[in-house]
Amino acid sequence: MLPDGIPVKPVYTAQDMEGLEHVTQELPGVYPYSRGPYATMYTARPWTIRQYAGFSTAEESNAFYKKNLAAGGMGLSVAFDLPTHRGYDSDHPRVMGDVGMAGVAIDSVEDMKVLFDGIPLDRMSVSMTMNGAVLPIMAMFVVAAQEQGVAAEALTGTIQNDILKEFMVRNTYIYPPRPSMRAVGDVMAYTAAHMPKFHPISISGYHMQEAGATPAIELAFTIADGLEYIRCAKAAGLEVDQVAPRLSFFFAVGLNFYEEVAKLRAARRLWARMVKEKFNPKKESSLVLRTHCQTSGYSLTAQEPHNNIIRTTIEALAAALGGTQSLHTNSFDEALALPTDFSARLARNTQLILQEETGITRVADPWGGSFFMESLTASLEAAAESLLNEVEGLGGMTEALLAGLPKRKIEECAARQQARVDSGAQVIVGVNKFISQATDAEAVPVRQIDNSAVLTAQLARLAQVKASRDGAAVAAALQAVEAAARSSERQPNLMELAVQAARVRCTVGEISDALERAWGRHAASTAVAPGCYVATRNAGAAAAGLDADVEVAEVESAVARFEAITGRRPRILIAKMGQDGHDRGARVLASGLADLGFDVDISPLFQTPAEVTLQAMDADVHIVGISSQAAGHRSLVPALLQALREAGMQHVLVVVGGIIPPQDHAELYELGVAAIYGPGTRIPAAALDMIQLLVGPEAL
Ligand code: 2CP
Repeated sequence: MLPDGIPVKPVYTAQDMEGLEHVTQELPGVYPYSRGPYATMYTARPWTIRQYAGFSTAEESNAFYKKNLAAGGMGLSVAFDLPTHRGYDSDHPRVMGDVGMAGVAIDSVEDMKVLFDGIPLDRMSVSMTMNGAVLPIMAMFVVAAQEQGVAAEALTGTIQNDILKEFMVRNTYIYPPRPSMRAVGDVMAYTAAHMPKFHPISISGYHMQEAGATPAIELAFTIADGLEYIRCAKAAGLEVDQVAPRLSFFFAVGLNFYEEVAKLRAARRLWARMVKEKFNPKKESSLVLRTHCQTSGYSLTAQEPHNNIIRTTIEALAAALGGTQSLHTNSFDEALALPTDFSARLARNTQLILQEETGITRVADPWGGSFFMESLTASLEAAAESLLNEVEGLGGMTEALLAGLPKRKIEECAARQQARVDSGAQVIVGVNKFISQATDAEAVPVRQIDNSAVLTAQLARLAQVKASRDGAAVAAALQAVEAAARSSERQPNLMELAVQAARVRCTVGEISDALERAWGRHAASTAVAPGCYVATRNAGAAAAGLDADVEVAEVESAVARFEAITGRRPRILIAKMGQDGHDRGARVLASGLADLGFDVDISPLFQTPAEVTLQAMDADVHIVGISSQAAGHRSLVPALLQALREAGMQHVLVVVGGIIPPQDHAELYELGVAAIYGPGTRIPAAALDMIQLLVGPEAL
């Protein structure tokens, strides 16, 4: 049985093709495109090797891109740092720990020009992962290109600009959903008018799977998002045929090999059918789903990290056999830290070897007609369509989001998956089975970013930009952005105004603030999905003929003992600090610990150490658990420990989880962190450990 509840038989025959006879007549490049968007597929041109990268300053990222392109990369893919994503300049007091850490810091056109220095933007397709601050960043890209002598019309590439999934899972939104959709629409209208070769959106299921969604859920919600974006483009004044041919998609490819191949085939078919049915376009190209894929970050393990090379290779093969147009392969050390030059090279070479040495590019859709693959494609399509109809029934994805449906479904999947991994029902080699005593993780050198050096460089350039610009022009441009955002007329187009603002050297933070004054800043709900973790564990135990899950029972009795000793249950505040919105780990831990009997508080996202301290005091917690996925721990955790001490809360146990390079462990322990729970930690093990740290092992 696949996670989506689709049964898999040991053998498939012609009987499994009943009702599917028509698919044997299908050709690649022909409606409904199950077999690929192009007739010749990779025989004419292989997929684009597009490695997502960016860190530190624009200078350092620029040097990295040039090296990568010289060694076989085929397109650029820019990772911005979290302050940029969230619309803050590098000098904003909330973001100091995040500047340049998980991507490149961009404050103004001057940074953007350095980022693309010496890279011919008329010939290089550039993908930019930007959602919340899409208006200033797209505008700065356009102006940087113009100042490089390249007109907007000549630019090729993609901007992620997929805000719906940010509210579901990725969390780099800035404004509330409805005005955010207006920004998306204005970007689409601007590119339709001025950048005909550019993809104005990359409709992304990737982050849904990373957050826990099964392939069918990822598929359903991504297609539902796509339909919503066509409606959004229509609201911005476009016809379906003006926008649909340049929509692009982005899926995750995990280790469930057959299902991932089938998912890409089903995605093309479902999209083509839905667009035809709902929008009746005239252009055939409006029906074609073209996609980027990325291997799964979630599937990478901190234990025996070299195993990740094998995992990534298998996932890359599934993406290629599913017919992706563009691919990023993860580096093996990404469960530990940002990739090094060496690990990034290996990741890219994985794709070069697949393209150049294996012969897989010689045939379009080699799975076509397979009894099993065709049957699986149809089953996945049906499962996704039924969920898609549920979303459409609520009025489309914006309404479904406001009703909380997608987030709830994805979080329930994540809690169930964690329970299966923790119980061993889902095997992860080196994590819950075949565990090695080797200490390879410590032996892997990881990339460290000197945050203070990046910050100094950014602050200097920002000050220089502000000192040399025309203050009156800046004020007028920002005023125009704010007035247009407030107006209900949708005119003038916000992208047009953002381009003018970028040209006179308004910063990312200033343009974002102007929009925020009109639209406000969005705060997400902190409620978590209860019940799924223990229910899944107990269901697994029942299937094995046991009354209850032994490990779960052990934690429940430790919690009871703790309560008998202290008068209350262990209380933990699970907090996210800085601009790191990756909250799968935090939310799964919260729901798992709550199921096991802990009192759990969960902080809003994007907290400062002082805010976490206040919440910890208010809730009078025993433990503060910090989840860090974006390298901010080295500055933010010491600041939290200091803030707790200053508040007289040094007795509170501070534990840290997420992506913490082994090299940083000793320093954190020395500062006073009580425990570090890296990827692969089982929730009951962490729960018992924390209780023992609080009352001593002998008390239990
Ligand atoms: C390609 N072409 C062909 C063929 N193959 N023409 C005829 N026969 C063929 N067999 C043509 C295409 O029509 C196109 O021309 C051109 O060659 C380029 O091919 P493409 O298939 O459009 O590839 P691409 O330019 O690489 O574009 C791929 C995507 C695009 C998927 C459409 O959206 C893309 O590059 N997305 C990347 C997104 C990305 O990097 N995301 C990073 C996420 P025309 O253009 O003239 O038609 S970062 C992830 C992290 C995790 C995050 O989000 O946080």
